[in-house]
Amino acid sequence: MNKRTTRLFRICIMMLLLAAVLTGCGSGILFAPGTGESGIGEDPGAAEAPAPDHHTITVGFSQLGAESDWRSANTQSMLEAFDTDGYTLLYQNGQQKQSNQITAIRTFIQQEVDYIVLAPATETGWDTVLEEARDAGIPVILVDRRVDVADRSLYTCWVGSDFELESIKATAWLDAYTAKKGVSTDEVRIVNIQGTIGSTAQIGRTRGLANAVRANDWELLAQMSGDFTQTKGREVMAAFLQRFDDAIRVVYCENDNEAIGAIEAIESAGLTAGPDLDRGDLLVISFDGTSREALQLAREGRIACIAECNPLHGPRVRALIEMLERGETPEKFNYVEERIFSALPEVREITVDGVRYEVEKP
Ligand code: GZL
Repeated sequence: MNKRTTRLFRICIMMLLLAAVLTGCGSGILFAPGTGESGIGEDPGAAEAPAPDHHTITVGFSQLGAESDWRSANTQSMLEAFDTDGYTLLYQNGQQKQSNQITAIRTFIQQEVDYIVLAPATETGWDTVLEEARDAGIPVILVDRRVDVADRSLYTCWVGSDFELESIKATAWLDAYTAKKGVSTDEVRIVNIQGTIGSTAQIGRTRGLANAVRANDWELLAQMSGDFTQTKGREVMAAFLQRFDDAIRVVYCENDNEAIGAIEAIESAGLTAGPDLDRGDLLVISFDGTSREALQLAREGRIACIAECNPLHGPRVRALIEMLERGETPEKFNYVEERIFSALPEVREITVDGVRYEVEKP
């Protein structure tokens, strides 16, 4: 065969092979993307390919608001975790109002989502709407804060922090630090800028402080809610300075944004947030460790200690849903591991209930 005939023969073979594949006479079944149907006629003799499960899992996420750096990081973590094939995330920002969150949950029920994820603003008032979700056969996963309901079967599981343990770590650090600095217990006079009243984080952090005040014979001068925001933290601190003049030695803020606001008020009053109580500094304690500004203040010693509160729950929630999709039963309560930060050299570790925690540099 001359060259031209050979080339023509090769082209014919190629056309025959291509026709075989495209008409399904070969083994391949091509699925048109996204339809779940074979895009091309199937070969009746070919082994039945398992129908691909193109069911997308729809998750309705009711976030409580956007009050803090922690909340923003928590939301971002959820959005990223579900920005992947097989999931659709419906996100609703409750803007700090439980009524908005209840409306969001009812909307998710009407939309017949597969799962509801709830980050509740405060603990009470959820029984009715969670019963509606149960009656609709939609599992509810709680993230971050908890709910106080008569029937715990109204939610499948929860993932978040042990807020009272965070407080026990922070007050253990304060106890060790004041001992190292030779500060007598009657000098440890504290004001407490609380978080959103009735939220699990506030309840745990306030309770932990109250127990430590009692156990160490410290003095709690006053407590007031800063609602986990910088603005309220500044306002509450200014009011405390007006009321207690130079009696305050320790400022216990229940999150970083309050601590940043409190330090603004302290410095506006010509005082210093710092490590030297005997020089008249005010020692600021905080929680979260999410805000870059707060971590910088901690590196400078203007925040003395931060008990970490980890916001990155997105992958954890997705893992719980994947367990449920496999028919497995997750733990009811899933706690995250958390650290403690301070740049002050005096205390490099604390021990709580026999567990040693290294004090890490911020
Ligand atoms: C804690 C979370 C708290 C953070 C605050 O898990 O609920 O709410 O500590 C946030 O920063 O506003």
